[in-house]
Amino acid sequence: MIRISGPNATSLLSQLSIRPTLPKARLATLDSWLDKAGDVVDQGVTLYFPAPASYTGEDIVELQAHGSPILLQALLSRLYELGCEPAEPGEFTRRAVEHGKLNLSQAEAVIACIDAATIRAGKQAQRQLQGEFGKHIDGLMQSLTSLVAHVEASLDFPEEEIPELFFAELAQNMMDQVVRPMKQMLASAPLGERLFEGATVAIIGSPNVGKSTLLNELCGRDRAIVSHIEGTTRDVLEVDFEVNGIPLRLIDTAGLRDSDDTIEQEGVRRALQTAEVADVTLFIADASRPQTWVPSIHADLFLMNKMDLQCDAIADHFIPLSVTTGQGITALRSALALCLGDIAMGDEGMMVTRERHRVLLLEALENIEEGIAHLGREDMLDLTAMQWRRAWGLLGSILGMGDVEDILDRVFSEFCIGK
Ligand SMILES: Nc1nc2c(ncn2[C@@H]2O[C@H](COP(=O)(O)OP(=O)(O)OP(=O)(O)O)[C@@H](O)[C@H]2O)c(=O)[nH]1
Ligand SMILES: [Mg+2]
Repeated sequence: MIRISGPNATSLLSQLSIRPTLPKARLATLDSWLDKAGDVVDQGVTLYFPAPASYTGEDIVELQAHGSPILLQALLSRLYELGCEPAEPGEFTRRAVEHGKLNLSQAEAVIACIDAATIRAGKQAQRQLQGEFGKHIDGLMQSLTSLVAHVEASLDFPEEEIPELFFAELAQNMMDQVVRPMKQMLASAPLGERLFEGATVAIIGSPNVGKSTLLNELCGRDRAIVSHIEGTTRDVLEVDFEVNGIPLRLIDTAGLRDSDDTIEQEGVRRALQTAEVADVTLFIADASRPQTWVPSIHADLFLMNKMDLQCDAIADHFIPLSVTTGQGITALRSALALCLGDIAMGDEGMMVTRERHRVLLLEALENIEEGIAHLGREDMLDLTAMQWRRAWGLLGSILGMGDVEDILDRVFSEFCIGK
C-alpha cells in the first residue's frame, strides 16, 4: 500500500488516477494509476480520507496495489515527479501527534503494537493506544494543579490566617491523590517493560544432563541435537519462546567440564560468557549423577532433571524435573515467571511499559515528595510550589506537552517507514 498525506494529496491523485473525479470519502474505489505517458502502471483500490478525519489529520490518499515491487517503484517514481517526498520513519504518526490526533504516549503505543511479540504485550499496547495510560497521567496532572493552587494561595496570606491543619491536609491529599497512584504505576514498570523488551534465559550445567532436551521441550520444536554422548552441544543456540506472555530468548550452551578438545573448550568459554550476561540462568543437574549437582557458577533457578531415573529426596532449592515424562515443566514455567517479576494477579491493570515513562514518573515523584517535606515551613513554600509545578511539567512530557522536539525526534527514530 502507498499512503500519501498532506494538503496536495487530492491534486496529486487527480493527476495519477484514471478516474475523472475524486473517489467518495472512505469508500474503497476501483482505480487505475497512470505514468507520465498516460499508460496504466497498475490497477487497484484507492481510498480517500479527507482532513481532519484521517490518521494524520491531513488529507490522506491510500493506494492498494497488487504488490509487485517494480510496479510499486514505478508508482512511487511518478508520485515523486508530481511533487511527493518520501516519508521519514514514523512521519505519519508524528503528524498525527502534531495535529492533536494522538498524544505522545499513544504514538509510542503505535510502535508497541507493531513490536508486540506476545498477545499480552499487544493488549497492554492497545490500552495505551486507546488512551487509558494518558488519561491516568492527565488525572494526576489535574490533582497536582489544584494542590499547587492551594500552596500558591497560602503564599498570599499572613501566617495567622492559615488554619493549623491546612498543610497536614494538603500533604495527605497529595499522598492520596498523587503519590500513592504514582507508586502503584511505578510498581508495574519492571514487568511492563519486560513484556516488550523480553529477557534472556541461559541453560547451563554439566554435559549430558538434558539441557538441549529441555530447550526443545520449552520451544516445542526439535531445535537442538540431543544425544547420550557427553559434549554434544558446542555452539550457543538460541530460540524464542514465551512464559505468561513474556517474550523470552532461551539459550542452550555446551556442558561445563574440563576438556582437552580445543573446540569444546571454546564452547565452555562461550557458555560461561552467556550465563554471565543472561537475565536468568537455569542450572540443570542430572538426578542419577551426584557429580553434576554442584553449580560452578551463579544461577537463579536450579533444576534436578531425570527424576524418572531417581526418586530419592533432593535438596530443597532444586525443582524436580523429568523432561522425558513432563514432570516439573509447569513448575519450571511458574518459577521462571516469578523470577521475571510476574506475580500472579487477576485482572491485569494498566502498566508502565517504557523506560522513558518510568524515568519521568520517578523524577516527578521525587519532586513531589521533596515538596511535601518542605510543606509547613513558611520560608520554603515557594520551593514546594516550584517543585510541584516541575513535577507537573515532567508528567506533561510523558504526553508530549511542552517543548519536546528532541523527545519527538528520539521517539520517532524508533519507527519504521510508512507508519
Ligand atoms: N531418563 C531421562 N533421560 C533424559 C531426560 N532428559 C534428557 N535425557 C537424555 O539425556 C541425554 C542427554 O541429553 P541432552 O539434552 O543432549 O543433554 P545436554 O545437557 O544438552 O548435553 P551436552 O550438550 O552434551 O552438554 C539424552 O540421551 C536425552 O534423551 C530425562 O528427563 N530423563
Ligand atoms: Mg546439549
